[in-house]
Amino acid sequence: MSETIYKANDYKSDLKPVWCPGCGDFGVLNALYKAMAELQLVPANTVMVSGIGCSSRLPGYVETYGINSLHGRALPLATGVKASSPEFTVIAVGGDGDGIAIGGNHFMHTARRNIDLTYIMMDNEIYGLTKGQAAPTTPIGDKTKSTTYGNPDHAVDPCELAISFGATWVARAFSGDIKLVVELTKKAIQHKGFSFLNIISPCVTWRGDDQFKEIRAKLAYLPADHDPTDRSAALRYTREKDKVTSGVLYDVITSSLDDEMEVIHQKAIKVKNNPTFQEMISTFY
Ligand SMILES: Cc1ncc(C[n+]2csc(CCOP(=O)(O)OP(=O)(O)O)c2C)c(N)n1
Ligand code: SF4
Ligand SMILES: [Mg+2]
Repeated sequence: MSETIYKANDYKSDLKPVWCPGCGDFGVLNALYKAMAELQLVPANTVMVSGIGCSSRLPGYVETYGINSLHGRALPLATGVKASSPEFTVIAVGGDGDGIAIGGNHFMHTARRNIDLTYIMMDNEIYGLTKGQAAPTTPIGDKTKSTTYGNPDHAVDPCELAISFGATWVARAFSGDIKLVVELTKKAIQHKGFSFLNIISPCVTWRGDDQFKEIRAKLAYLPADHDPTDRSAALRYTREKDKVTSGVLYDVITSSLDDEMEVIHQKAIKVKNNPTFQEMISTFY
C-alpha cells in the first residue's frame, strides 16, 4: 500500500479566507501549510483550535479537524482535546486580544502546565474584527478607534509573558518573513511541551499600510550565539525597545503535563489495580 505524501495545497480547505487584501494573517496561513507539509502532519490526527477574531478564523481554512470557539477560550479547549487524545497534534491559534485580554488567564495556566501543544498568536497590536479598538499589545500613545487621543495604557510583550508564565519554548517572527515563520512553526510543533510562537501580523485596515514598513524597519534577529536555555538572555532580548527580535528566544525541556499525569496514574495503580467505580469515588471522601 503506498503511503500518502501531503503537499502544502492538501492542507487548504474549500473555504477562501475573508481577510482584507494585504492582511498579515495570509503569511501565517501560507507558512502553516508549508510547515505542515514539511512535517507530513496527518490531517485526521491534527486539531486546530481558535477563539474569536479575524485571526481566529484560521482553522476554517485548514483541512484538519478545527474548532472556532469562544473569545479567549482557545487554550482551555485545546487543553481538553490534548488531554483526552494525546496522540493528536494540537495547534491553538488566535489574536493578541483573544490571548492576552479576555484569554490572559488561560494563557498563564496553559503555559505553566506545560501541556504538549502549540500556540500561535497573530499579533497585530489591535482588535481587528471588532473594528480597531486598542488591545493590551497596542503601544502607549497610539491613536485607535477606542483611544482617539492616544492610548493611555502601557503595552505588554506576549513573549515576555509566555516566558514568565512557564512556557518551555518561545519564539517571535514577522508574518512577512515567510521562510522564518515556516521554520519556527515546524520547531514549535516539534517541541514537547507548551510552545508559544508570537507572529507579528499587521492589520492593514486598522493599523494602516505603514505597519508592514514600521515592523520591517524594527526587525532584528537573535545572534547565532544566543543560548535559548538562558532565561535571563531570552527576557533581555524580548524586552529590547524599538526592535522586533525574531528567532527562538527560549527553549528548555522539562516534564510536560502528560508526563506528570502518567506519574500520578502509576501511583494510583499501585494503590489499587483496576479499581471499581465505587472504589474510585470513595478516594475523594
Ligand atoms: C465574550 C466576548 N467578548 C467580546 C467579544 C467581541 N470580540 C470579538 S473578537 C474581539 C477582539 C479580537 O481581537 P484579536 O483577538 O486581537 O483578533 P484580531 O481580530 O485582531 O485578529 C472582540 C473584543 C466576543 N466575541 N465575545
Ligand atoms: S481587519 Fe485587520 S486583522 Fe482583520 S482581516 Fe482586515 S487586515 Fe486582517
Ligand atoms: Mg489582534
